[in-house]
Amino acid sequence: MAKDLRSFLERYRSNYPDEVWEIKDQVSLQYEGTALALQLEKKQRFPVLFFENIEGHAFPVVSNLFADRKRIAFMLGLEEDQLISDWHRLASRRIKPIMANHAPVKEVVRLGSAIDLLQYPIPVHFESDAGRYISGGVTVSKDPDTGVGNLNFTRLQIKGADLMGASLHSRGDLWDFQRRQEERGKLLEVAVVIGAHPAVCIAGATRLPINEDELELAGGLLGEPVPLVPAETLDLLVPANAEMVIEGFIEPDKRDQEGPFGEYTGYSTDRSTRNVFRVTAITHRKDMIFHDIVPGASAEHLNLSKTSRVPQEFEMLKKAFPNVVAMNYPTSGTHFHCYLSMKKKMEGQPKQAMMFLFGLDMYLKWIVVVDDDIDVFNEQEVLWALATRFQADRDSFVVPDVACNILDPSSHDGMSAKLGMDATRPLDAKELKMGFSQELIQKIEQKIKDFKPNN
Ligand SMILES: Cc1cc2nc3c(=O)[nH]c(=O)nc-3n(C[C@H](O)[C@H](O)[C@H](O)COP(=O)(O)O)c2cc1C
Ligand SMILES: [Mn+2]
Repeated sequence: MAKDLRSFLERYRSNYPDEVWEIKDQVSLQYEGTALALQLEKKQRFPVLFFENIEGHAFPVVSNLFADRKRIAFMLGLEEDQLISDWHRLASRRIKPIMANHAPVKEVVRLGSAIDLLQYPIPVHFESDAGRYISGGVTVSKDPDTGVGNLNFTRLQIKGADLMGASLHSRGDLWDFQRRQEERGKLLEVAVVIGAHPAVCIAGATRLPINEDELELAGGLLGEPVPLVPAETLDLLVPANAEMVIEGFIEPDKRDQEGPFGEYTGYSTDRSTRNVFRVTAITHRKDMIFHDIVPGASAEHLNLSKTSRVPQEFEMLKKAFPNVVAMNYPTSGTHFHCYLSMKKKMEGQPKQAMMFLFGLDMYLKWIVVVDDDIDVFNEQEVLWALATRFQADRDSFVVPDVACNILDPSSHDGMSAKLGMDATRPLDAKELKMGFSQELIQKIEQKIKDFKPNN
């Protein structure tokens, strides 16, 4: 069976039936899906949300796929604790796509006056958003000079039956292709893929060097080639098993208001490159599922962005400091906070590692380093380490006025202060930390697993 969104959902549902919520009640396309995901997140619940009945629309919407790290690991055939350690092994395997002999994404083909974006269940996510947005669209494009393919995520604002606004503000490869085409007065062909296998989305959210095609990474992550089919109106190949593909082009020398949109900082912003996207075809399955990604400072958006980015940074850090153990960018800190654990070899080394990491990642505003008895994915433990192993005057440093991410509303002139906190114990610490043997912990964990409450 083809590895696509449906086969993934089926496999996941049979493994974790309680983690797929099929919502049969009618929901509004305005805000309700986003609000449900974000309210559940406050309760530390991260199910897949499958909305069967969207007011005024025939097609269902699936959302929140990437909200849970354990689920992302499942998508990649890993355990949660392997997400960082095994990313490199997985991502170094590349499998070239193949041509498909069957293309469900072409069951319906809409061209010319039959193109109507408005009839699809594309939501408005926040009250502050400028309108309906495609948040889960993976763009397919190719380098106009080398022909090397590219996947990327770009938000798309619906502006009319065949018109969208796009923002290429993170200035990745797609932005570079568009810039070069515009210099020649040429349009850039782009296909937007909605509802591919989640591994294709993870590849789309990965930044590879410009001469590498993320579609080959997607194949590697899936363990099999992605089957492709020619687009109807573009010189591009698109995934044959996607739920939907929107074909079109970014116009040169045209700009139009785009946004505001709810960003990953948790604030609404209209920072945008204001590109104009003209649609030339829409193709989809007869019974298509629309895939939405919860935007804003959601666990979904942040986890998806971090799936490749954190292992890429961790790998570089580990080359310089082989004794780092684990790394977490907690959702509470959006992209700005990092918790790092290490087996400290000498005093001062945590500060050295923090300076290295600040140099690697300009988004970072503060880092906490803890010993390896602290689980960096357990925020309670990290804060306990800060409470009992950290003195602000001795164990911290601040570097003012360093380049940062300008979406941080507390930054100024593109700069912010960087705070490093060393919450490791002195190497000669005498105090005894209470705890239990691994053996006892394992025994107790088994008891918890086997416990059947009386009902
Ligand atoms: C869900 C999601 C939405 C994103 N939206 C945008 C966007 O609207 N504009 C943008 O410039 N970058 C956006 N990004 C970041 C880029 O897609 C990401 O950096 C990508 O890997 C760049 O790929 P490329 O360099 O191959 O073009 C988004 C990322 C995710 C995960
Ligand atoms: Mn790329």
